[in-house]
Amino acid sequence: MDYPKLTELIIELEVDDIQAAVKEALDEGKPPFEVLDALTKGMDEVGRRYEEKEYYLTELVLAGETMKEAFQILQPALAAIDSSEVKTKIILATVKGDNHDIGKNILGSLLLSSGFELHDLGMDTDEKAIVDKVKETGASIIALSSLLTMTVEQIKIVHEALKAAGLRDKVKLIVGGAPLSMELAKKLGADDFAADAVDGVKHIKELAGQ
Ligand code: B12
Repeated sequence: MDYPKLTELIIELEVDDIQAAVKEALDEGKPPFEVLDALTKGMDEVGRRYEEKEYYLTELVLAGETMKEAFQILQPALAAIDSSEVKTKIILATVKGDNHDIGKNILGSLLLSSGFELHDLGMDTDEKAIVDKVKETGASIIALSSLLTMTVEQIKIVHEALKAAGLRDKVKLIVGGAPLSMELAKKLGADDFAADAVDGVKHIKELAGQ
């Protein structure tokens, strides 16, 4: 099902109206995942316009703000969907040099609602912070986001740092973000890739043996 109004509000960067529209959609009983899908479609169009030079950095920033506003309302609805007893520890981060965190945060919310113990290191996270966190928490899964072509190499750096610390065999590394594919992910030393957050949770459950 499409919700063109939500998609349109993201594209038109209607930061002041988006929360009311998301609330209205949820109040009308629209499924949270479909609301998420409509918002994501809007972001895709914003990206396209940026590429075509119809939008500039100011619009990108505003689109990010609008999505964050929407997510404040959507997140509790997503979190209410599912919850389980299993508490696999997972470290989540956007790689060093990359300040995109909307997709990462969506994945994080879905992981929380699926019962994972989440350790979110935020954006622009270097390999040392990740290795230190694995040592501290004993996490068995690392999920990394990279939205920029120039930062995907960071995945390899994390893979090598884990190897050097003797931890690579103890953790599964899954990555996501538009410039990646399964093939590239494997080349960079990751174990797995997923194209979106919903699929990401499915893959992560498999990696966790659930
Ligand atoms: C919003 C945005 C910004 C915002 C980010 C705000 C924020 N807090 O995140 C701001 C304005 C800061 C920004 C800055 C820049 N951006 Co920008 N940005 C975008 C935009 C429009 C949307 C990204 C987004 O949030 N999408 C919505 C979310 C829901 O989708 P997502 O992030 O892809 O995540 C989904 C999947 O990828 C997946 N996923 C993501 N991570 C992970 C991790 C795992 C483990 C798994 C399993 C799945 C997964 O699941 C998510 C949900 O389904 C994209 C265009 C686009 N359509 O992607 C450009 C885009 C990513 N940006 C781009 C660029 C170039 C930049 C800048 C370099 C611009 C500049 N000249 O300064 C800077 C870089 C700053 C930096 N150092 O990071 C390019 C990247 C090109 C490339 N391939 O390298 C894009 C593609 C735009 C374009 N078409 O040119 N940007």
